[in-house]
Amino acid sequence: TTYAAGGHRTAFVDNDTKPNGHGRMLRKEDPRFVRGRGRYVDDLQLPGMLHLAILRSPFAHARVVSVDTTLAEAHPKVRLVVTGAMLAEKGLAWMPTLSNDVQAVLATDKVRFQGQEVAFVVAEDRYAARDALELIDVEYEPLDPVIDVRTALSPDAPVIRDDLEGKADNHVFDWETGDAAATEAVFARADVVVSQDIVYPRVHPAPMETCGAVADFDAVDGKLTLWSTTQAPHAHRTLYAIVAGLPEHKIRVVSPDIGGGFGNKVPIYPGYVCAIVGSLLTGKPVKWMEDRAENLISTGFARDYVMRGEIAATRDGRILAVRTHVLADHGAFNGVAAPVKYPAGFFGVFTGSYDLEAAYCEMTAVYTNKAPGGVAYACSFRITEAVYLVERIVDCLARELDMDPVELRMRNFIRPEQFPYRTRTGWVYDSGNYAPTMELAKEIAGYDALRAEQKERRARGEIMGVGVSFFTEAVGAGPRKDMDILGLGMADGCELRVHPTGKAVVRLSVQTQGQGHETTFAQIVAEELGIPPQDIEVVHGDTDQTPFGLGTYGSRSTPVSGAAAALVARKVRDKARLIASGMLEVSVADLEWEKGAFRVAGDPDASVTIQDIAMKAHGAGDLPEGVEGGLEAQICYNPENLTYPHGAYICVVDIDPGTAKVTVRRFVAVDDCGTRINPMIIEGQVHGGLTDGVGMALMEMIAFDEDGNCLSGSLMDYLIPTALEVPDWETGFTVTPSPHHPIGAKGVGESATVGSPPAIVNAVVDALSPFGIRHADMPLTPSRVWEAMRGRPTPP
Ligand code: MCN
Ligand code: CUM
Repeated sequence: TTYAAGGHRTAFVDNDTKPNGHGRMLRKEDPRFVRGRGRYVDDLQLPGMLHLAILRSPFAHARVVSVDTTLAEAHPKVRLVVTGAMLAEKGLAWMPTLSNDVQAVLATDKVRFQGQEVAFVVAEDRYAARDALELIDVEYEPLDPVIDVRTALSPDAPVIRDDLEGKADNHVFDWETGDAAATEAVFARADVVVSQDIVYPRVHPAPMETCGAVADFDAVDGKLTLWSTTQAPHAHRTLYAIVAGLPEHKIRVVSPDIGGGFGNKVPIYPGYVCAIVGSLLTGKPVKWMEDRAENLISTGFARDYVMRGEIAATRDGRILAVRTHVLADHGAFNGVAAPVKYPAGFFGVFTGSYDLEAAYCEMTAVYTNKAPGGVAYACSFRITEAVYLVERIVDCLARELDMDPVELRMRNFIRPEQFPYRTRTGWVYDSGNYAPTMELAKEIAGYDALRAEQKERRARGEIMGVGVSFFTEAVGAGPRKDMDILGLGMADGCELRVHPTGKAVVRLSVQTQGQGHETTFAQIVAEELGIPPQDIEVVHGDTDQTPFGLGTYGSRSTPVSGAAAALVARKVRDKARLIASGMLEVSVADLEWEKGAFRVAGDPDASVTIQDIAMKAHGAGDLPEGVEGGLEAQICYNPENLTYPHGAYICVVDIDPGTAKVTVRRFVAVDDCGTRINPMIIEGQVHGGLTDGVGMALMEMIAFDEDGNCLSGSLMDYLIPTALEVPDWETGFTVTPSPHHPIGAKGVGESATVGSPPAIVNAVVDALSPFGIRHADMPLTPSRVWEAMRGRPTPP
C-alpha cells in the first residue's frame, strides 16, 4: 500500500509509464531475471573447467597436528589437493583482511572457528571434489574455545591469536567517541537516568546466492580473470594485485549478476584465493561455489554487539545525554570491512535524531572462536546497532517518564533550523526535517486510534503493542580524506559516452546485487541529458570495462556514484552546448537547455536535440574552434560529506497469549531519502529491508553451543522470513534533499533494515508492559516471549 504525502492512500501509480528521467519505471534488468536468464557465477561453464571443494574444521579451536592427503590424491578424478602447509611454502597461507588484520587462507597451526578452511581439493566435477574431502585425514588436538564475549578477556581465557607476535590476550581494539567527562557531568545533574543491557545478536545476511568464484589464469598472456560474487570489484582487484604481486592490468575481476549481497559479498574470502591458487597450479579454470551451510557457518556474520545503554533526561522529558558501553565480538579474525579511521564503523551516530547536550561511547572489541566478519546485512556500517541502541533506550525512558514514545521523540528532535547539525560525537548531519516525517507516519497509522484500540483489547485480555522508531542514517562513504579501505580512498569514477545516434553508455564502479542499478543509473543520466533511459546502457561489475571506484555497500551507490553519474552527464551537456552553439550559429550565452534540447532564447523554432548534437559531434563538417570530436566525459567524484536519510516507523503487533507467538499486524514506514530517483525501486528496497527487520527482531540468530558448534548452519535452524511472516507494508515518504549532492539524493538501500528492528521490539515490549517487562532481547521467538511473560530470563 502506498501513501502520498498527507497520508492519502494512492492507487498504484501507473507502472509502465516511461519517464524520461526520474520516476516510476519497471526495471530494465527484470526481463532477464524473470525469465531465468540471469548470469550468475555458478552459471559459468568454461572449457576444461575443474571444481574446487573446501575441507572445513569441525572444531572451534584446535591444534592442527597433521594433514594426510594421500588417499584424496589417489582419487581418480582428483587433480590437486592443497593444504595450509603447501600454501605456507608459497607465502600464501595468510591474507590481509579489510581491517589490517590477517586471516588464514588455509589453517597451518590451529583452527580458530568451526567451519574454518583447512584444505582444498580440485577435481573433475563437484561431486568428486566433495567425495575426496572425506578422504583427507586431519589429526586435531582440541583446545578450549572462547565462545562468550563476556569472558574473552579474562586472564585464564585461551589465547586465540597466538599467530600474532607477542599476543597474550583476545583483545582486538578499544575505541571511544564523545566526551566522557561532559557526559558524566550531565548524568550527575539529570532528574532521571535509565540504563538497560541490550544485546544485538549475531545474524547473517544469508543472500539467496551463496559466495563463489571462477578463476581462470591464462599462462600464455599471464592474465588472471576472476568471476566472483563481489560487491567491490575494483577494491578486490587491487588487493589481489598487492597480495599476488601481479600488476593490475593482468587481473580482471568480473562481478556478473549477483543474487543478493547484503554485505556478505564485501570481504575477500579464502575460497576466492583458493580458486585462484587452484587455477594457477592446474592451468585450468577452477570453480568454487559454497553450499548453504558453508555460507551460514563460515562467511561474514553481522552485529554481535553486547551493549549497555544509559540515557539522562529531565523529569519533563528533555533528553540530555546518552552513554553506552559496547563489547564487540569480532570472531577469530578481524574481518570487518570498515573505513580505516572507523574500527566500529559509523556506530558514532548512536546519538540518533536528538539534540543532546552530551554523549559518550566506550567500546572494546575481542576475538572469539567464531567466524569472522562483522559488517554485513544492510548494516550501514554499524548504524543498525547504533539506531537499535538509541531507539530502545529512548523507549525505556518514555516508560520511565510515563510519556508517549512519539511525544518524547518529537520533543527532542533536532530542529530543521539546526541543520547542518554537528552531533556530540562529531558527525555533521547534512539536512533533515524530522517532525513532518513522524507526523505522516502517525497519520497513516492512525496512531491515536491504535492507542484507544490497545486499551480496549487489554481490557479483554488481549496482548497488543504499538512500537515506534525514528532513525537518521549516515550513508555514502567518503569523503576520501576521512575514509578509505586499506588505503584506497572512497571516491568513485564514472564515464559516459554518447554514440553518434544519440544512444549512450555509462560505466560505473559500483555493482548492483539486486538494487536495480541498470535502471536507476540510466534514469539519472536521462534526467540530465534527456536521452530516454531505454537508450542508456549501464555497464558495471567488470574491472576491464569500468573506471576505478570503491564499490557498493553502506548504501553509497546513489550518494557517490549517483552523484558522479549526474555530474559526468552535466559535463557532456556542457560540451553539447558548445557544439549546439556552432550548429545554431549563436553564442553559448544565448542557448537555453530544456531537457533533451538546446534552443535559442526568444526563438522557439531554433533548437537542436541532444541526438542531433551527438551526430554532429561525430559527423562530417567543422566543430566550433577548440572543440574536439566525440561526445563523452569522465569524472572521479569525491563526496563532500555523507548523506543523512531519515525515517519514522510504526509497528503494530499482536501476541498470542497461549503460544507467545508475535504477529506483525501492521507496519508503517515513512522514509526520507531526499530526491527520489525511482519510487518503485525505493519501495522495493524498503519492503525488503522491513522484511529483514522482521527476521532479525523475531526469528534470526547465529547461535553457538559451549563447544563453539554453530547451531545455525541451515535454513531449518536459521529462520528467515517469507511473505507469510510479514504484513502488507504501508509506506510513505517525505523529501528533504541533500544540500551537497548534485541531485539532492540520499541513500536508501539499508534504511528499512536499520529502522525496523527497534520498531518491532518496541511494539513487543509495549505489548508486554502489563507483565512488567521493560526489555527483551532479539530474536523474540515464542519461547523467549513465553519466558519473558513469566518473568524468567531469556533462554539461549
Ligand atoms: N534510489 C533511488 N532514489 C534515492 C536513493 C536510492 O531511486 N534517493 C535507488 C537507487 O538508485 C538504487 C537503489 O535505490 O537503485 C538503492 O540505492 P542506494 O541507497 O544508493 O544503495 P546501493 O545501491 O548502494 O545498495 C546497497 C545497499 C546495501 S549496502 C545493502 S547491504 C543492500 C541494499 O542495498 N543489499 C541489497 N539493498 C539490497 N537489495 C537487494 N535486492 N539486494 C541486496 O543485496
Ligand atoms: Cu553493511 S551491508 Mo551493505 O553495506 O553491503
